[in-house]
Amino acid sequence: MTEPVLVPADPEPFALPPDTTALMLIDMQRDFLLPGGFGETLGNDVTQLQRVVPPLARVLEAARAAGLLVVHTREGHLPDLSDCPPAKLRRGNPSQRIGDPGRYGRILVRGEYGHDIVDELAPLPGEAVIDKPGKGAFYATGLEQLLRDAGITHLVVTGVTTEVCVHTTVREANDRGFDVLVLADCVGSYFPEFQRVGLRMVSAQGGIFGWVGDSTALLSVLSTTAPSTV
Ligand code: C5J
Repeated sequence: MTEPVLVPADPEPFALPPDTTALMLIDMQRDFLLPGGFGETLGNDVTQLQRVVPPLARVLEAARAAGLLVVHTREGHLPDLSDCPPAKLRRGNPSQRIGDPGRYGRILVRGEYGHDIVDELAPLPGEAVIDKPGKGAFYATGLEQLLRDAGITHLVVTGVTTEVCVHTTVREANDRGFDVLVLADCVGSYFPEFQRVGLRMVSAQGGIFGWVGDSTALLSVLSTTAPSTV
């Protein structure tokens, strides 16, 4: 058992137990991040999400070196869209709906190039990849069981987008009793004001959903931890 390490964060330092903490990377998918992809065709500025990649790549490398469980998620649907609620399918511009052909294959459909994770953050063989039909990573997935089986009590949450899938997952995790640290520079929103307010909402009221820190703070303490051998 390794002692918890203290990560500077809001509203107070986050006591991170290396043996029972998982790093989560939410939906770092080409459909959301690449120029010409689904996110951009909706009129969004994808550079707002791309800035997350370099610090998150450093965190991913450090988490792997420290022996943390790493969990990637992907938002998307079965090719026949049977797991996509009609209300979600109907929403948005009719020419760019889930399942329609896009620059990187059928939009948000499992198995398509655009549905997969960007090259810089590609999962290693053996790392968990959770395919989720909803915004939250706990809804209709095996995530909770996977975390419980691994003895995980604390989560470091990263990914996109801050106010949608990151927020939903943080709230779900908080309700299930996990302590959650969100890394401000490793989560991204297409909308700067949602990024700011989304982060504020996590740590306000004494940390109503969790803690907010950044990659520099986490990296400075992760480098002092070694993988436990027991
Ligand atoms: C969105 C997500 N924004 N991963 N998905 O539709 O946040």
